[in-house]
Amino acid sequence: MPTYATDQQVLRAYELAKERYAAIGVDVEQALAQLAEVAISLHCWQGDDVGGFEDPDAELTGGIAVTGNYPGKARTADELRQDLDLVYSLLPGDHRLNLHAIYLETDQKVERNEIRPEHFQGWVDWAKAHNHGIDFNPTCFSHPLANDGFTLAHPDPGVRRFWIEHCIACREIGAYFGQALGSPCVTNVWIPDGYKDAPVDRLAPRERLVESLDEIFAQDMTPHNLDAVEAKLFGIGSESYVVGSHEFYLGYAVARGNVLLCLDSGHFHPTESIADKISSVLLYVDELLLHISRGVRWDSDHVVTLNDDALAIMQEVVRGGFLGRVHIGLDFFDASINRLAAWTIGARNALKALLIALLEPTERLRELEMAGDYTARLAFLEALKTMPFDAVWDYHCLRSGVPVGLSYLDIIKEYEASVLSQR
Ligand code: RNT
Ligand code: ZN
Repeated sequence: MPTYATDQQVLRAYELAKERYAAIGVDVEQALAQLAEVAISLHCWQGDDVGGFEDPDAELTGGIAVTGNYPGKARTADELRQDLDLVYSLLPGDHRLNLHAIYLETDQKVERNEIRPEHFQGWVDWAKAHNHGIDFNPTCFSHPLANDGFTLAHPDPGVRRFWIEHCIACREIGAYFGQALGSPCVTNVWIPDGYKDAPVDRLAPRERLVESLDEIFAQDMTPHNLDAVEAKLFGIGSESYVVGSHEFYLGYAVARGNVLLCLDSGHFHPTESIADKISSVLLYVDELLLHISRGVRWDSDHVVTLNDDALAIMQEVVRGGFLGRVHIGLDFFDASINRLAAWTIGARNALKALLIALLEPTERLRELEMAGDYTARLAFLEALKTMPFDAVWDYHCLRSGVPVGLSYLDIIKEYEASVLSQR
């Protein structure tokens, strides 16, 4: 494996960087200790294009789409776990897994409203052995009863009942995960319900959704299972109206008080960032779930890059002191590049953005702001952008025993040649 930098080079660069940060009042060791505590929830669905194991020929519906046909996608739970093992080995820290209900393991077909913890035992055993917490999601799409674009807000009470039962079953499975793994599971409800064209009645579907949610969440399942609800602006085929909009779920979470709000960074208008929402929402709800993603035109799910948006989100989490109240998950799916690389690049970028946020002399900046010195605030924030955070990141990777710099790519390429190419 070609070396990106020798250990000694990494250490030398780190010592210099540490001094530079110390000069502006940042304790690098403390930032790294905080970073090491954060578990990112890695979304299983990047590994197989949101296919799942219910049916090998299942078609992805629900207004989300994966494009690309890069070879080597996982076809079984074992393959997916094998891929995930490699990805986790390329990330500093201990991280979680975010599972969807369609990733169950069964011999015979099990209806979604009949799934039980035992259908996920393979995941639990694996998670235990590897020290991963698990988060969960009902799958309210890619199913005949979701094909007309409605699930929990469906006009037909029978269809609604089916999806209510599915969501309740998922919460029970979530509670099982939480208990078995000794770490609460966040079960996140996202539904695709909406209309392609402008509806006449925007209210009735929302009334039905409130009713369904109240039934789903009727039984308290804390502390092992925490519930979250995820809003969206539009999907493919629901361009004009989405039942579960931001206002809808924000209101729901605030009104009910025991439900987390999930903010997906790809689910808002293109110039709107979820970063600014965090401090507002956390005044009224206890905890947040983040789906870190990257919206590009119609798609809300591109691989996370180290861009201003990701950075601003992490800055808000850190500056607000919210690390203990925010669950960080990733949500993107790209089948046009090596899927393990997509996971790794996105997850490393999320962690790197968090590190950059942690390497900020926030108190000092706050003082400038309070003193009304916006000139110095701007100058300082700009200077921070070119501080040597990469040297700190490399050191963090080295110390955590994971590949430094780009060397993770060599490992992925090797895996592609020896494992993925045989699929
Ligand atoms: C869809 C939502 C949702 C999904 C996953 C697969 O727009 O972001 O979180 O991506 O449930
Ligand atoms: Zn999402």
